[in-house]
Amino acid sequence: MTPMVHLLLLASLLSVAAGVDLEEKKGPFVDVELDVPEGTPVPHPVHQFQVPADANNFRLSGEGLDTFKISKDGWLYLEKPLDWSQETHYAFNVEALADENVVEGLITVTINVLDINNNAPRFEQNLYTASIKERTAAGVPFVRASASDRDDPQTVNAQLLYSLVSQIPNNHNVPLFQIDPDTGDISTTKEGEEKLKAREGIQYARGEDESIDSLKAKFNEYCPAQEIPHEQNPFFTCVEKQVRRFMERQLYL
Ligand SMILES: [Ca+2]
Ligand SMILES: [Ca+2]
Repeated sequence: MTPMVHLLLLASLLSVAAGVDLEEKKGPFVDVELDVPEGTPVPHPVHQFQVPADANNFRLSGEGLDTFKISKDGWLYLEKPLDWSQETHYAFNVEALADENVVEGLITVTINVLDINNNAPRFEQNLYTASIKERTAAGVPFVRASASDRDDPQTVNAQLLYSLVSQIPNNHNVPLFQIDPDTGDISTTKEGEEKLKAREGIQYARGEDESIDSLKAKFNEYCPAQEIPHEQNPFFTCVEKQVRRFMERQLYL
């Protein structure tokens, strides 16, 4: 690194460190174990070693040398952000040098990467399809939604809770289905046990237009305030397919 770049970097490091108590980051030139959160913007000052007498430089050896650097005045700093899901610990050595001669060390630095909650859970599938018999007892799971999170499973950062966001149909806001918040098991509610019908069917009045537009109108009436476009709504497309098949059969009769 050229002297000019080094000066610029130090100025930037100290301005980053200005918000915290610099004294807390200083220590003697001995073995040290440090906790550093992942995702910290770089350059980030981690620790400043006291410069041993006669030393005018430091040398790092071991793991993570593209991530950690040390300046001539003993500042150990992060040059690349840490990623807990890639690496949870680093261990490397530091020697204090006078020109190229070792005057003290080597010492061992152990870095524990602290996980932060920077991963949202993801479902294993985008779409779960299941069949259920009418009159199935409430609370008996018939499908399980499963998600996982890349954060540390030992922390709350990866603790998942499941909930149903919306249900169609949703007559009078009476949910027919429920989900176990811990397991993702989906089952019927007591109302679902009583009200689910295997063949509810679409009822048309005598002389009523039996088209897809009229189906959409009925659907909007049946599932008010649904935000998913008809074309992406599995409940609608499923009924639509049945209606289209029925209409085609009528054409050939
Ligand atoms: Ca998370
Ligand atoms: Ca994380």
